[in-house]
Amino acid sequence: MKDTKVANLLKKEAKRQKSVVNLIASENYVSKDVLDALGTETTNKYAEGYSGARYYGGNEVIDQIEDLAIERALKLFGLSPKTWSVNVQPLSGSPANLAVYQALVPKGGKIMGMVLSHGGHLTHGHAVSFSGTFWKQVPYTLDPKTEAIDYEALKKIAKKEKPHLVIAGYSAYPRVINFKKMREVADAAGAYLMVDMAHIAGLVAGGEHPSPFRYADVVTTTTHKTLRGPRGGMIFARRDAGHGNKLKDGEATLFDKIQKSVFPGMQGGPHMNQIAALAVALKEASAASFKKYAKQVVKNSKALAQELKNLGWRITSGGTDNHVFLVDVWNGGKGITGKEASNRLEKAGIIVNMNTIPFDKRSPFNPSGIRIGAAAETTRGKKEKDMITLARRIDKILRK
Ligand code: DSN
Repeated sequence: MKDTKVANLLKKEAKRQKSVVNLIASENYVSKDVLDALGTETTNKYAEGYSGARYYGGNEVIDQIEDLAIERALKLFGLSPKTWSVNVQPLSGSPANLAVYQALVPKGGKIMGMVLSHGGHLTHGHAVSFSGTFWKQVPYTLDPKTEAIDYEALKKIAKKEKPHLVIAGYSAYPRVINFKKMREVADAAGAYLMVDMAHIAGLVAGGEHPSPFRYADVVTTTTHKTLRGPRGGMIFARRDAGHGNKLKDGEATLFDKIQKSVFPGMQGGPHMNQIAALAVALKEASAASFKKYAKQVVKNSKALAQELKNLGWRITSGGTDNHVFLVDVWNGGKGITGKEASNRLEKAGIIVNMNTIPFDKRSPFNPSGIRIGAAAETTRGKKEKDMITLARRIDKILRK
């Protein structure tokens, strides 16, 4: 690279990534093939529109790349192209969610989502996000005793508030999501069920978390977390009217509405280098080795949480079923704040993020917890015994 300034910064970041223990629950390390695909000439190409219907010439190869990504995405999640399709153009998770709301929720309509401080996402209707300014959030929280979802309580909220769309899928929820029950919640309001599986997509692909597709109308995801692809987003949608309804005469399918919402409704030209890299990652995720990887992610997450628990740390909800968990480092004032914990760990080369815990009494800017995820370190070959050593290191660093 001729630009030595940028080249140096890139080298420094690569070195930093190699030198730390990465416990950010939403990060991962892509393969060399995915990186190679990202840095290709496909970044030069404008391809507004969809395969076979572009607004620019010269898209013969680009069409094949996008078709391949679509084919591989459907295959990976066991979906028939007759009943489901997927849009692989969303630039990331937030635009994917925005495209769904724009397609399916009337202006000012209601979106039922878990509040951010309990593990939801900004785009699930939070007031500071477009999702809470253009639409109205019907918020739900976790159960105060179990710190897990109380599906019956959600059903009552849905019945009363009648949201247009219910969201399942979270950024900091360590338990298995019961999609059948979330379907019942949506049905109690006659609402669409959207699953945002960004965090667990790789676990679903690897068979380590139940699949949402039997129950959902729409499934959004990012592509770079447990799925281990390039940054990006996807929207899977049914090719019918949603929640079990057949199409009326002339009615567009959910998928057709999503297509229009992504382009021309929201985005311009897709980032074709990302889509090419996504196609590579989707093939990788369909390999037997990826199933092994997903299994190991969960094993590692459980081992790390359990050892921290053995050492006296409170893990919210009592543990984890997936790649992520929350440690209540503040513990009602007996410990340190989440920010202090994150800073101390970073100084020791362990990267986490501070995070609110359910019913946190502290501010999100200096909350009671830290979020820990096992996906990235599992990619680097770590096993349960490494997690136990790591838990002991973390314990020493965080003790008051
Ligand atoms: N920022 C992502 C996460 O860390 O979970 C969600 O968008």
